Amino acid sequence: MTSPNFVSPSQIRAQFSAAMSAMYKDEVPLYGTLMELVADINQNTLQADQDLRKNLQQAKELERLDEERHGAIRVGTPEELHTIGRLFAVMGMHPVGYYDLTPAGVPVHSTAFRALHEDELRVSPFRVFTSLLRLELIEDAALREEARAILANRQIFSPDALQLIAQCEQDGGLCAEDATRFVNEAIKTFRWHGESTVSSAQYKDLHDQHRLIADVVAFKGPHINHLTPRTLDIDSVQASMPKYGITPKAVIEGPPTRQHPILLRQTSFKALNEPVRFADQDANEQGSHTARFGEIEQRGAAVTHQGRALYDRLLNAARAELGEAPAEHNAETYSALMQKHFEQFPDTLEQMFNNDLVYFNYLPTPKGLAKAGSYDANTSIAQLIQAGDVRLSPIVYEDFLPVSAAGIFQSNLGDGANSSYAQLSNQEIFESQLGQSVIDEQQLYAQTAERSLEQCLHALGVQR
Ligand code: OOG
Ligand code: NI
Repeated sequence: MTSPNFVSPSQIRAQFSAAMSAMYKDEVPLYGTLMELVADINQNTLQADQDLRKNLQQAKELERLDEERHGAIRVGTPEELHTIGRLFAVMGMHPVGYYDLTPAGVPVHSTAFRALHEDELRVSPFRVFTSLLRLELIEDAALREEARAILANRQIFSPDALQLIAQCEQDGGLCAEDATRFVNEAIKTFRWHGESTVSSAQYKDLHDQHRLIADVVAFKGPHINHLTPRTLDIDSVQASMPKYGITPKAVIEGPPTRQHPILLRQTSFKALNEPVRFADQDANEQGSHTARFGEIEQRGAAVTHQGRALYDRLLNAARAELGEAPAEHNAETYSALMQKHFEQFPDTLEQMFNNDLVYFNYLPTPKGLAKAGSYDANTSIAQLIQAGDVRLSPIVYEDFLPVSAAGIFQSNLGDGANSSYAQLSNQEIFESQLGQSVIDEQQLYAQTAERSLEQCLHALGVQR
């Protein structure tokens, strides 16, 4: 039985997201600048585009915008991943999707912890891209075992966090006071530690293997690697970053600029060089580590299987025609090629609906509501849209893109990280390490669209 005194997991998630943002702003002041930049541009965009404002208002998305962000963490062992899953479950966040980054030369596989239902997402869409290091991909056997031993020795959760997770699992929830305690304990796992657990020589060995391996193995815990606010206009953000003293990566990841954005577009700035004291260093000595960076994203429509297949095909075609990885020197060519290839992805809501490319919310218009109850049975949604009685509003994409994620990883790992690992992907291994299956995001979007359709037809009095 759930106690009436429990706060909802969504409220805990909102509280946690705010606490993470405050902590990260403290740790990385540039993140504060990024938030200002995004807030300014969002405000300008909404002022200039009243239709967009109205749409977001009607879709109840305006409120969540300022609170919207995703984080990224990298854990070192299956046990850590498993407990992270339990920790996020307290906040109503569950693993959605499987991302294999090894083909892109990044020795991790990942999932996104997030809320599942549109009502919960409205309270807090906070999500965390969570990667598990694949130690088995370290070629040097001695180093691999050393890394394994170092990771086996760390405890990334506070005793109180572990106790509160267990309590929540047992009782079915947390009261307000325990929820606040939980948030305060849980964020400790993700904070930055200026002291490394390894010597400078060990760090160098790990780093030489892969910078990401050093980032995971040499520290006390999975420090939050970036926290990404959501903008309504990423092209403006990209153009304005230099004015704020920030140098963006050369190309925006994801689809090109469109009238109706789809999926996810992201840009980032280079990782910070941060002071670190290694285990062999005394108070006067210092080394450094670069891993944490800033990222901004624009979210568009969730696409169907067909939409995703078309996206992947056009992205691959543009990349194939470019003939090399997108970078500084070919950024303009890449952008032109993307625009050219994506002309094949319809860019009106009607075309995307007719071709079943995007998931939609269905909103009855005032004109439709005035006719409520007078429709013939079996009036189709297509007819209602055609008549102007129902308006289409794309469902927001809540997930990530592996090619973009790889691009983000690589732009921050420096050169030499582009070789790919021969190892096959293994979702099953990941799921057994996580202790649960990952949820298929397509199913979630289809369910949200179906609920919206049902509510819409109900409001119009149309029998199905
Ligand atoms: C995660 C990179 C992926 C995104 O937004 O695609 C990611 C990482 O750097 O750990 O955050
Ligand atoms: Ni990210």
